[in-house]
Amino acid sequence: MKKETKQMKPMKKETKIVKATPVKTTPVKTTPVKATPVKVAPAKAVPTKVVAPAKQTSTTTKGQASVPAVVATSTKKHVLPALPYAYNALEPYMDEATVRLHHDKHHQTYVDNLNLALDKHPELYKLELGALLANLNVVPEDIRLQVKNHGGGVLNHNFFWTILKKDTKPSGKLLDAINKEFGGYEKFKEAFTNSAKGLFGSGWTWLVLNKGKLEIINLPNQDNSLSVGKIPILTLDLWEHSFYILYNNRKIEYINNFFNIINWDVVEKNYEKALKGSL
Ligand code: MN3
Repeated sequence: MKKETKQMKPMKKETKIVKATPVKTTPVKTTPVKATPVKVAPAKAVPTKVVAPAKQTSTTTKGQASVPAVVATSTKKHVLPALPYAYNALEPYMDEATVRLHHDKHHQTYVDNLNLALDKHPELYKLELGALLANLNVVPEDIRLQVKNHGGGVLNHNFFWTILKKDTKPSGKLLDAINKEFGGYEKFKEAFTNSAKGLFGSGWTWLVLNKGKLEIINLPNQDNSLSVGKIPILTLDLWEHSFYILYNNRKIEYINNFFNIINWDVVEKNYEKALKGSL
């Protein structure tokens, strides 16, 4: 994901401009966070266990399904990745106003709140977000829910923006797997649509790799599939903020139009990486 972010030079200007505006909307309920960044000096409150999960694979699930836990070397705070295309690149299926608000405000808010939580245990900046979410049990309890909600919000949106693009088609190994496991692309589309339509409230519908097989699942809130031991391949944001400006209450139309803006080239790569067990 990071690599792609770097390629989008044209967006930098716009991102900076909007960053300056105060972020007000916080779609996730959490305990109030202090305005001032907390700089916990010594990491005394942290159980030594936290460092231990820096292993290659997690064992959050029974059996062989394992999610790679990537360890980062950096201790930098999380930042909002620039959008990999222009704000209006997905029109008419996803409008500029929605993308602007969704990326610059909602996504940014998750980043800010995640950093506020991690400031209490700064050693956790060393871990990739995916590793944290795949091993929530080792996140100190006082920030676990915040990491799950805001960290999930960050990773989900980081991922979401990369899998959107107009005019691509499924191909290669992924299409073979879709044909084999769902009985064809149309059947896959129908299954994904039905799953998305069936999600009550806020959450995401996911295409994941589970023990080597494709699976469609719904998860509530900002839960990431890594937290249930499944590797994300493709996902659709079903929070109202992702469609309400353009579609109002016509969520089904939003879901149907999603299939016009899936970046199958990236999704195919996600699938191949997932098969190899890496993120
Ligand atoms: Mn969203």
